[in-house]
Amino acid sequence: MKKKLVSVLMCAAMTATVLAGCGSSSTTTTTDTSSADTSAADTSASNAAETTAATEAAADASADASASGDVLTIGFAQVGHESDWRTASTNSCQTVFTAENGYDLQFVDCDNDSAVQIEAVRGFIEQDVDYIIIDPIVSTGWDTVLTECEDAGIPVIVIDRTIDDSDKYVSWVGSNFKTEGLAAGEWLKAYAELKGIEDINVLVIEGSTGASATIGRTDGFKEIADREGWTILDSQNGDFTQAGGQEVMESYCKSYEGQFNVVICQNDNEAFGAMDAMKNAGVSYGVDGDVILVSFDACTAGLEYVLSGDINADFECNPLAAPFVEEVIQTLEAGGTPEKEVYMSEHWFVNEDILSSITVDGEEQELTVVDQAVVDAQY
Ligand code: GYE
Repeated sequence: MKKKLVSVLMCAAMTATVLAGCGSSSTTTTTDTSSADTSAADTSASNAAETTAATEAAADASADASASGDVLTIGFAQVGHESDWRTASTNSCQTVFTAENGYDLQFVDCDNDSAVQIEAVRGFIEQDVDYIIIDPIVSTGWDTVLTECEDAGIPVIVIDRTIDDSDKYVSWVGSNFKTEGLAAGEWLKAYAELKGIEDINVLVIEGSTGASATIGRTDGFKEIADREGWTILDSQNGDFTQAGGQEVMESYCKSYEGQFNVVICQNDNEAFGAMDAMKNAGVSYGVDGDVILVSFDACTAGLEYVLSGDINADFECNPLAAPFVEEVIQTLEAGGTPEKEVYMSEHWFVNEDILSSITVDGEEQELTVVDQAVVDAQY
């Protein structure tokens, strides 16, 4: 690996970013599937097709690197192991950044501890890795360590959650969390109208505090709740875990007994915990129950509960970012300037075939009714 070249490329990429400005459409790519297909099987396949295309393109490039014996060392500071989504994200990186693809992956599970994550990045600088991938546990507190990466000439690629107080990274690959929250709100509005439900009293189980995924999903849903005049009875941190979801829901069942008819869990694992808590408290949920249950992530286990009708709707967050990260790396290796922002595609999954689409931020988006084929095609 020619460190100087990468350093120069990184500066070029950063200069381009500064010129274009953060969020400028000229530096933004979408792995688009928002023109979603109508059939469930097709919709799921479209994710796979995109991922396959990205994987193949990057695999060609990395095969060259591998053939020339030029192994790239990649340090990956992962959030932790809190959820099914996280496992899928880790698997995605471990499948792409393999020795046979020409990579030496240094993986650190930061166990949801920001201090550990910053130290992991410093460890990668000390090791003089070629690239650093960060999935930031929280969205702030990054500028100092990213400056250290820059000074060391190591390009940083951010995946999944965003860094909101520093621009010193080459690319970010992830999802639009606010759109996910807005989609949950728009779906609930349309669904409640169809079902003739007038009073909406919501309990929210948030993800980890300070994570951009939490902030975006909370803000997006709240925007629709405020617009529609719904009551959000409470909104507490369930830390994106099953245990956290269960604990928060147990306390909600006591404090708000008989007062709520919607529970929004900001990921599937929290929803699994919330279901246990409601079951134990004698509260019925899902398509045949008294409480509408909404989730985010839509990993396989989440979709199984959509299929069984326990979860009414599940808003996908695609964890398979690694092929797109590899494209960023190979673009840099080839002397190009990668996109500053790459958006993963999202699909919205429901149990009942009563609504075909919702309009989110002015854009009409299909709803996918979950059947066994959809579950089987999911990660
Ligand atoms: O929704 C949750 C995970 O950052 C989008 O983190 C990710 C979130 C995901 O723990 O399951």
